[in-house]
Amino acid sequence: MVTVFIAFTSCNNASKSNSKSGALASNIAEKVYVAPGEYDEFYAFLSGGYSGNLTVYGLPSGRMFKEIPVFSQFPTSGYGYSEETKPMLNTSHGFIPWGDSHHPDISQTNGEIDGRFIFINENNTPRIAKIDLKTFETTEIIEVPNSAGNHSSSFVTENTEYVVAGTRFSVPIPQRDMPIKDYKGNFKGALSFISVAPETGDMAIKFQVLMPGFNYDLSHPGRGKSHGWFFFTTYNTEEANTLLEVNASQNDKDFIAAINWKKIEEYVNNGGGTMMPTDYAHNVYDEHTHTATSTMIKEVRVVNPSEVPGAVFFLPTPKSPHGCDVDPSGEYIVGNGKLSANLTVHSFTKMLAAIEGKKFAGEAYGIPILNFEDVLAGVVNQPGLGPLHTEFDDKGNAYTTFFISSEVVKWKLGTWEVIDRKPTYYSVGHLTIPGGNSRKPQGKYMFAMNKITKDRYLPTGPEMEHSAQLYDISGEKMELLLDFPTHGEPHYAAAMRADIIKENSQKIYNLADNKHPYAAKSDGDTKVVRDGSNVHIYMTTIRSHFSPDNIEGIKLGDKVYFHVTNLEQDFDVPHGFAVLGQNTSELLIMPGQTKTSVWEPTKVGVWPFYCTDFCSALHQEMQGYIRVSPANSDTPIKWSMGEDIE
Ligand code: RUQ
Ligand code: CUA
Repeated sequence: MVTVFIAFTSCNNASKSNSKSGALASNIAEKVYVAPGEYDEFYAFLSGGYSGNLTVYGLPSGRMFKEIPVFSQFPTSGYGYSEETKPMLNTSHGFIPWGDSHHPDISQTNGEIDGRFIFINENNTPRIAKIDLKTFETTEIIEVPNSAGNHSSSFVTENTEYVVAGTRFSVPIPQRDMPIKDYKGNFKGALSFISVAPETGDMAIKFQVLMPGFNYDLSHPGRGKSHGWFFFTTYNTEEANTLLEVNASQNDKDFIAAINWKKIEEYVNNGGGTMMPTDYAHNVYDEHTHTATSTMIKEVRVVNPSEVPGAVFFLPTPKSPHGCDVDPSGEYIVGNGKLSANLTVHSFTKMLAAIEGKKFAGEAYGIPILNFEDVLAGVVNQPGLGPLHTEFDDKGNAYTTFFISSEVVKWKLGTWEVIDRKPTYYSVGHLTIPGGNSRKPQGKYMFAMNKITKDRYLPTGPEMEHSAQLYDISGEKMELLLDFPTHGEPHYAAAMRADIIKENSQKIYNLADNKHPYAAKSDGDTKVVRDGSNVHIYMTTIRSHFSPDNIEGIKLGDKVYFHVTNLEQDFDVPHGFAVLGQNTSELLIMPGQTKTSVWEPTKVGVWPFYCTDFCSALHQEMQGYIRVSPANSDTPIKWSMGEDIE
């Protein structure tokens, strides 16, 4: 397959629809050209996969604007290195410097994305993060207990009642020492419903549904008529614990699990479920103290499906389905069966009727299995090989990625006919349409995120960035407009029109609101305070000096805290801070913010510190010295700025 596409790319005037020559090419260039100083029409938020972060792009230009650190330490801003942000990466397993982020999803109101928050999951040590789209900063991370490989996450219901996280791996719940071979029937899969407070956005785990020991791969909320339900694809319904490539591909059909969360919520609100002892971290960043705190929570509410009859059902779906996608009307649930020749679409209306009529094909661990034919809305016949994910436009069309045949296929909801197909370069995973996961997709563009880059860019040694490809979907046929590199592995992306986010974007932190306990709000507030072997330096920075900039009286064995407050109140004037020999990263401090860097000097001497961000014409003058004396010396603590220490 791959060789075919290489042939395509090396031939510039290949197929008509993909022609890049002459007038057409300049026409395409115009479609993605955003003139200097002009803004893009859409924001796109791409997961960083194994970078653990989230990147922000503009569409149609494909320009990257920012990398938002989420689950990984990020020296560029000091996230996860500064004292204030280290608690964000705390977990029940201790401090974890890295994560594997997969699926960003933007908050919604009435089924439309509202641009307030974006959520993203961490796969490896299960967590859900919330990023505030006013500041583009990670402000909350909640660990998900009883979970492993937090993959069918983090998708939000249509009023952001919940952000939902499903486990990929089933595990012993509670975790315990037991033989792996006893997996079947003993391991369980937790599906977690994390409530989001309407005003503040505060997250809390409301309940977990303890499902049979399958793998829960992806999920999406019902919307419109199916609001109140959530759908999860499963694979490994065989419950194999070894050589899954063979053993988990035995069953002709796996399931989509349909969860009536409204029903379970009601049960829980009436005191239903059991509090189970566990251990998970809840980390919250306070915008006023500019500091995160980490709280360990000791129990979680769990619900077994059997406790709430009529709340959980299985829809048979061929074969090892990956994506689980719900159309804008909420009627169609697309199961993307990786190993299936056809694409299966279930009908929500039919599902309800079958449940009503109690027509079941059997049960699994007490959960009713519906008849495949009873819930089937239709089948897209042989659209391609290896379907993974489907998104929707605002005109009743669906777009599915095919990993093996390396293409995006456009088809019609209801008639199931294929309308168009376009190659991707190469091996596409997810695709995104702005607003695609909502009642009101915003159409216009679709972009594919490809797993293999090969010859698309100038080579950069064995390791290449992944490539994304932007298509115009405003016409009947898709048109490839642009390739752009992404960072890490962008599993998925969420995108929306720029206006709302742009309007709300915060420019500075108000210095008067700074409640950081070690903030110095003017040069006059600066000081150096010894507390045993801890030394706290209350430092300010403003163009173009630090205060203080001469410090003496530090001794070997001291732990020195530089609490640096940026006094600037102008947009886009950060200052940086770094001191020689520190073993954390530099800090990048935004106007009005305080950040803290810890330094444990290992050598006697006079050591410089400086601003790491070119902030003014006299940036290079933004520097200072700190004197470190032997442990037994009696050099007094002294500090100054603009005069010598006497
Ligand atoms: S996945 S390439 Cu982690 Cu969303 Cu399907
Ligand atoms: Cu402040 Cu450079």
